[in-house]
Amino acid sequence: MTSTVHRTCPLCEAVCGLTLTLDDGGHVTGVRGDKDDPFSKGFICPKGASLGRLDEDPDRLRKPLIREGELWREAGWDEAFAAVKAGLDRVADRRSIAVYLGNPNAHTMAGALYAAPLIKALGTRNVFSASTADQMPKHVASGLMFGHPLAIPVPDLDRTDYLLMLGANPLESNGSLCTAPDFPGRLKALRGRGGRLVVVDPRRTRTAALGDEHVFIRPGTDAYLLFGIVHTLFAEDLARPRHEVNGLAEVREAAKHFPPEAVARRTGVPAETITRLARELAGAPTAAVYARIGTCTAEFGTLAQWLVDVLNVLTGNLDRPGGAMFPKPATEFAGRRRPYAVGRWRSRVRGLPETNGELPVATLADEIETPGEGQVRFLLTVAGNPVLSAPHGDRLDTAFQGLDFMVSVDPYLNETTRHANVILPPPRVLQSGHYDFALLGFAVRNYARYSPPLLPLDERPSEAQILARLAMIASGLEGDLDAFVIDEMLRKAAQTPGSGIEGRDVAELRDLLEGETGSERRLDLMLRLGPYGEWAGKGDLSLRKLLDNPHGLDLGALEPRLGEVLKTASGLVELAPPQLMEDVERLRGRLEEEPPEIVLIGRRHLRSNNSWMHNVGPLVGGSNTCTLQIHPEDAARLGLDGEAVVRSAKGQVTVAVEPTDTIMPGVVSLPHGWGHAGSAQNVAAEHAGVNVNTLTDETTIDVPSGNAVFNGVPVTISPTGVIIAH
Ligand SMILES: Nc1nc2c(c(=O)[nH]1)N[C@H]1C(S)=C(S)[C@@H](COP(=O)(O)OP(=O)(O)OC[C@H]3O[C@@H](n4cnc5c(=O)[nH]c(N)nc54)[C@H](O)[C@@H]3O)O[C@H]1N2
Ligand SMILES: Nc1nc2c(c(=O)[nH]1)N[C@H]1C(S)=C(S)[C@@H](COP(=O)(O)OP(=O)(O)OC[C@H]3O[C@@H](n4cnc5c(=O)[nH]c(N)nc54)[C@H](O)[C@@H]3O)O[C@H]1N2
Ligand code: SF4
Ligand SMILES: [Mo]
Repeated sequence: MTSTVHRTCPLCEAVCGLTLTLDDGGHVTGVRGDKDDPFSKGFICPKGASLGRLDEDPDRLRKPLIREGELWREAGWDEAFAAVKAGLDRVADRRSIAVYLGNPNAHTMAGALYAAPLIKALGTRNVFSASTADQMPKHVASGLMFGHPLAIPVPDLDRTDYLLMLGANPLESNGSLCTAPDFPGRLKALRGRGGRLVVVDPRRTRTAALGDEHVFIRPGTDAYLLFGIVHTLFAEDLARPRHEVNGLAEVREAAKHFPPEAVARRTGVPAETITRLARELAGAPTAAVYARIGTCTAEFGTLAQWLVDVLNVLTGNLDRPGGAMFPKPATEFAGRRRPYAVGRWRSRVRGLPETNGELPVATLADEIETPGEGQVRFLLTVAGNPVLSAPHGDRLDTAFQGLDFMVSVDPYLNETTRHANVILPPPRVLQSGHYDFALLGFAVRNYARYSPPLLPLDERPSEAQILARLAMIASGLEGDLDAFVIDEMLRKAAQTPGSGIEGRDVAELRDLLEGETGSERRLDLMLRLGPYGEWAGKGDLSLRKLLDNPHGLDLGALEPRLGEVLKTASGLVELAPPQLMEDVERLRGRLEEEPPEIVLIGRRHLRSNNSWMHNVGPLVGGSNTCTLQIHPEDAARLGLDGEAVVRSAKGQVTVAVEPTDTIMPGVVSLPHGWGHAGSAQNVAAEHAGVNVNTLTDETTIDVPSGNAVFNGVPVTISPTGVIIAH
């Protein structure tokens, strides 16, 4: 007997609906795209198709592990939690605790619902996450321009006439900060309806090949290119904002310093191309500018992200169909908020400003290694592998060895968790409920889908229960965390004018909530209080309704809603926030800079996902390998054949060379997430590769956001065996 079940793929930001077949033993015997999902319509990629293999990977941990010296032993859950409590009890000063939250927290209900109360319970400001190795520049730019770090406009992919895409490669990544299942199909449709796609990337990627035009750019220089376009819009009187904005004159003044000719030298993009792109953007019936990881993890990441939306504003495309629009997610809660600010506190050692309640992961090693009051001695990682993913990860590898105590919530014993004293593994994916709290806020159509757990939990706690129990241990409180959170949310909403439940009785409302678990009841509450909700919104959405619609619900095309989204003190879009104008001076100061001879950038492969899917046989091998892409002319000039040694200010790796004319001369590329030599994951160890973050530099950051810089890292390259004297 087999059964057919449906659930959302939790592996990337595309949120595809999957149809799984399971046998009696709960083993996955087949995975297809869910044709009845109104958003993904049957799309699936090789990772989604391997979900069963990943879920039943024999190297996944099934029981907690406790480390004794070099040896690991399996432990029961009570014993493991007792060990964590003993470790925490030895912490004299809560300031010496740090937390690192990795990327899958954006894909689990546990991460969305329990990370915040856990951090609160730990009582520390040493909060680090993959966000400062990823998208923090976008949050800071949005916070300063629109007043909320999550007010992130997405390109209206299905309706736009013109898409300028920088530093993104959705044919491999399937999209990011732009949730769009079948991104490739949507781009083809854009071209099919006569639209134009222009891709700016130091590599001619598969996305670039699909586009109408590919523009090579020197890594790290997107802010210059975008300013050159802004300059042209003003110089040719093409700027036509459709909204009243603050700071238009300041942006016009600032842009004077970035004429296309000056910018061309710095970016490698010809001046004629820059002026033409400006005219095309201004002239298109509708257009959107979209820029992702290649532009975020760069030295001027926040300025680039800001300029993306400056362009969307100046071309009249912000908040209109076909332009850059704000999604309306079903769990958005229209509560009050404090005005957005960065730098409410600073990191102890380098004095780097807090952003969104976090400190830059680029300074985690400093906080662990530097003695003094508040030195980090206790670390909790949840779903993260910073040894492979953070800048200069090798330094963290060493720093973690010096901690007093470390706890990791993770299904694998890997490069990071091997330093833990206790590893707490979440259950199988199919034992977990799934709702995309974070990603549906960036969706190109409004949509909601809930997938209940497909298999019962047996004796293991859910990840939600793991995090909740850690929070209770850390707070010393007893009771039901979910009940506490629900009551608090209800109380706040009942006190908020216009919340839909203003003045109503908390206990009575609490009894109306449905759900098998605390997580489900919290989801139910958020849906009911959300914009389509049966309590506060204009609809009848609730958990029940999502359970009755297992393929998901289409909530319509994006609609203009700038007024609702804006949370600035002025009530207007702030086009020239002072913090960013200050950073423009830094940008100006570097305009004439000569580029290093060779710089390193990253890349992603469709069959990979950061550091943790290299243990699934069908996904590794073929072209998904860790090679150094280099232009054939550079390879010949440097006498490279076979393997090469790549050196940076921070370290060196020896890696196989892959000459290809798809990459610009003067640029080389290595994917991240590799470096599994000696791993306890058997397949990954056979396809080890090298850790690109041996080479990246934690001392260079994007100043306004503290974000790590992975693109544009200066390196030197030599044939294997040749030693360069420094
Ligand atoms: N050089 C370079 N470095 C980069 C990047 C780059 O482009 N270049 N990209 C950066 C980006 S965008 C990101 S997001 C970061 C990612 O950085 P991290 O989040 O630190 O790294 P991941 O490889 O995603 O690690 C995910 C971890 O979560 C575990 N995991 C998987 N599923 C679950 C789950 O359901 N629950 C729990 N508890 N654990 C789970 C995995 O075993 C793994 O240990 O890397 C960054 N690093
Ligand atoms: N298959 C797969 N999918 C993934 C992931 C994965 O590891 N594998 N990771 C997920 C995560 S965590 C994220 S954040 C997203 C990221 O999603 P994307 O942003 O689409 O990421 P990439 O595919 O790395 O594309 C970044 C592109 O930027 C280019 N680039 C590098 N430097 C520069 C530069 O200075 N300027 C410009 N203009 N371009 C530059 C690179 O050549 C690359 O083609 O993908 C997610 N999806
Ligand atoms: S594109 Fe992303 S969400 Fe869709 S099947 Fe692949 S990994 Fe899963
Ligand atoms: Mo990411």
